[in-house]
Amino acid sequence: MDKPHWHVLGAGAIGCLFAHGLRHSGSETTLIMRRGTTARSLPVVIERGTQRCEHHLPVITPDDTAAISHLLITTKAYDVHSAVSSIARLLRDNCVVILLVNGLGLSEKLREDYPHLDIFCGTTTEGAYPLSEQHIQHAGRGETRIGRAGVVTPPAWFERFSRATDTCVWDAEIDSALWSKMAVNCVINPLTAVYGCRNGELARRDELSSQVEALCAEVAAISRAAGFANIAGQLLPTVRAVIAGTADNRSSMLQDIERGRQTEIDYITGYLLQVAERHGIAAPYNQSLLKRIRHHAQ
Ligand code: KPL
Repeated sequence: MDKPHWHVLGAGAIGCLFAHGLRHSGSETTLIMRRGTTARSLPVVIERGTQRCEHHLPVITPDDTAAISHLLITTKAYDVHSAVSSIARLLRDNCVVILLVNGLGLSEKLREDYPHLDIFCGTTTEGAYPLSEQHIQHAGRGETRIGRAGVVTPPAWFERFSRATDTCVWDAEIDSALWSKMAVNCVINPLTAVYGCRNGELARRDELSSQVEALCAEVAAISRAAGFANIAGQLLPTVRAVIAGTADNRSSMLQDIERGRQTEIDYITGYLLQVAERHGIAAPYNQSLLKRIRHHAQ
């Protein structure tokens, strides 16, 4: 199929950004909204600097009868399983699924539960936040990496998909990219959430920057044991560069806590700690942050 029809599950900032980008670059694109949504189409608006671009996208809900052949998942990590199970009967055999979600551990479970799906993973550094429902500020252009471990040649659908954003590359070593993102998030997200600060303060305040170093050392030891020695060796400079590059951001975990929402801590620090346990590595600092964030989020 040279012109796939993409369905996007998860109409948050990143979901809307990609849905809009897919439509803008000529792919048929449909939003999957919650049960009870009555609109049959919704305007998706992207603001970039002084530019504003709007596309009306068709909408379906899990109660519809569409046959989905290409699915992009951009929900929160903790919503993936319930969201996918709500539309499972609409998914064709060999449906291409891209999981563009924070954290790790979700694709393994999806593959187990839905062996008939063709599942790929992705990670993005695009900066976007909602101004209101389906009205998104595209704050910073980033890079998106899509792949599946060991798949060197991108599948035919990728070329068109990649037109959705400025920089979207195929990554045959996507597991490293996902681990690296998770490792960075293990440091920045819980610290900013616990101290209620923007990312940049982690570098500016001495007591926080020494916590960044201590946490990096623990995450690096676990990364090394998990087979990601390169990431481990570069973790502290990588984290410092992300802090500098996103200094004005409020991390997604801080935003979740501020809005009283569930956080993705179980798929970030929680996942790291499962790996640490498998390798018999003590990780007291991460343990204590996991507890504090779970406590905050109650
Ligand atoms: O990914 C992020 C997040 O907030 O989840 C970082 C890189 C920390 C940027 O804020």
